[in-house]
Amino acid sequence: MDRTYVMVKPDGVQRNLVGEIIARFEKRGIKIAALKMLRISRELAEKHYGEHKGKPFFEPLVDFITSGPVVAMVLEGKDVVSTARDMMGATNPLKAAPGTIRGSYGMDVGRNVVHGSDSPESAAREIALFFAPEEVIDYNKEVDSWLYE
Ligand code: ABT
Ligand code: MG
Repeated sequence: MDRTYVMVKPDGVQRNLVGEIIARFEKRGIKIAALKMLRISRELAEKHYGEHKGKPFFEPLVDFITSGPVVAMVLEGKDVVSTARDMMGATNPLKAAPGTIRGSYGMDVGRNVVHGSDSPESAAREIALFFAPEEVIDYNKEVDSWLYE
């Protein structure tokens, strides 16, 4: 099984979308391997968004992601990196397909409700950035035999 890093951003927390977003992944059959709320420091934000350093939207992005608590999680499932991204929809919520998370709840790129790792390499990097190894839990769910053939 694969793992990805997903985060409800400060706008999602403020707009009371935490339960709704987690429920979508849970109901899909994606397993929660780690979960916590935290306030991201500037240092962590700059590491997390390191690939965007120097771009015009970098400073506002760091301001935004540190502006309130986020809900961080590690999700587990078959091809979960791309599956979670597909469930979130395009970065610009106005371009996100209806029914996706961003297509259901977002209006602007800089307030797009949720984050998901964009590759297995990013997932490994981001999971290590946000969670200590012992916070990510390996466990079995009996329902898995009804989800996977
Ligand atoms: P994230 O899940 O936040 O990483 O978004 P996604 O991977 O879909 O898109 P990328 B390109 O990684 O965007 C990172 C954040 O930067 C914001 N952004 C991006 C802008 O504000 N303007 C831009 O032109 C671009 C390309 C959107 C993303 N997050 N927020 N909040
Ligand atoms: Mg990204």
